[in-house]
Amino acid sequence: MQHEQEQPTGPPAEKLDIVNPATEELITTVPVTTPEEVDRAVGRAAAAQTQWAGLPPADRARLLRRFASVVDGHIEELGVLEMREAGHPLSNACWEASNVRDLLDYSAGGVERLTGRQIPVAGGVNITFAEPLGVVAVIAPWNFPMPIAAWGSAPTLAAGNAVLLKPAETTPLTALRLAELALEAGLPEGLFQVLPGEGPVTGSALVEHPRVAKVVFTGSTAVGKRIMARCAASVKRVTLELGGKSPNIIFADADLERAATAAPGSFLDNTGQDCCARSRILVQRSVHDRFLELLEPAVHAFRAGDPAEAGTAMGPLVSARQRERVRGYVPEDAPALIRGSIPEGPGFWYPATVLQGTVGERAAVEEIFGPVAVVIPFDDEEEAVRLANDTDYGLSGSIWTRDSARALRVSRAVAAGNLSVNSHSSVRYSTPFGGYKQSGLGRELGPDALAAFTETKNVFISTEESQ
Ligand code: TXE
Repeated sequence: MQHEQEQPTGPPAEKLDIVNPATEELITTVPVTTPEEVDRAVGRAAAAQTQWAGLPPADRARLLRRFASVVDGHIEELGVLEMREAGHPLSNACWEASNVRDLLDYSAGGVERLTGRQIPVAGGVNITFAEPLGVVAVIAPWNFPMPIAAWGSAPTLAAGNAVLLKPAETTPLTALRLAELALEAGLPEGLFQVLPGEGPVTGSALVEHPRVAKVVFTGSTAVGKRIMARCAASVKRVTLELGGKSPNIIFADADLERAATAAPGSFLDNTGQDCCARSRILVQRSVHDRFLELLEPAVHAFRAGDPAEAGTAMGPLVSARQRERVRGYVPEDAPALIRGSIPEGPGFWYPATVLQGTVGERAAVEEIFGPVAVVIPFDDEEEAVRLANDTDYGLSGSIWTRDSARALRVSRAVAAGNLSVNSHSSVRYSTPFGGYKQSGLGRELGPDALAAFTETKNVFISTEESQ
């Protein structure tokens, strides 16, 4: 398991330089939020939350739907912003903006369905209430800045809480714009605040703040563990969405052409900076060579280039730092089974790379978070499951087979939160998402998302006659 550095290497920054990773040009600078400002933001959020939780549920739902509709009017603008700060191809970035809209809509639908229960007991009536937690901190990463910010924020707001969102250092611009759009939609001032800054300073101040009731963290497993330990000190609630090293299991009876055509998207999409990336391709030995023959043209067809151009499938890595991290695992001249091409000139580019994997070696075990996959052969179903589970992670995985009984057997045997059969699709706003083992704690999205941002209160009312 990799160990990320948590402490800043120098003195705390006063501003963040936001750089376009496709051109290396400075887009803008953003002031950081100091711990004192975090404290004031928490005070404002608490006041706004009281007002918000006191609104009739139908009004809260209506305001969230209006927020969704304002986002809908800015899909292209948000997409361009995401493309510029994160390097995502424009069509992907616009999809990300529409995911925010859809999740706001979906969460609004949950406001009036967040009901308690009446439980039969002797001597009276017993009811439960789903009460908001108060102020929730959402600490977001840079890989999908907009959707992941929304996954933490939309159900949280819907459940009656206030949100303090700390975006990643490299990608705060879409979050800042979403906060403006929330005000435009009529959400109370202070209810949804965005606090840019460094993790160990601004993020830490949120984690440590006594009036922050819950932390929703998406990022590295190493930082997630430390946040969980700090939250434990005051039994602060926590949801963690951490790393992955997910398998793509290809059985000999699969539609090999379909599996090979789909495979590049599963580890190259978002330049591999995806916690669900299927970066371990496990192939049944009898079709290993044929699969690689089919995979090679599919990888080359996944074109890296200008994110603004239609037809570009892969942008650059998010930052020079991320490219150094990927190079630390696999130098660009390391022997590879397949290697794609990248544009010349500036930009944090890294080519699509497929390696012959060896069980136990670093590139086959650790999350690289770049466009790199390893291919490992297996002999039978039992070995496939053993290899799939031979990791501390358990976020997602794919199973390719025409045998539906095997598909279900293997889905049940693989210890991961999100599995797909003859598909790589893992994420929908309406279905639960999260990890087994060190990939995380709790679930986001889906029908139960709001409940994760409430406390259950049980009230017993005696119906005994008074003497
Ligand atoms: O993550 P960090 P980094 C994995 C991926 C990647 C590696 C490192 O393998 O290569 O992590 O990325 C904030 N208190 N994932 O270094 O540091 C930070 O400011 C509070 C997987 O960027 O975990 C940012 O907002 N907050 C992942 C967020 O945590 C702190 C997505 C993530 O940063 C903090 C991203 C602290 N002490 C990286 N330190 C996924 N699960 O999708 C940092 N942060």
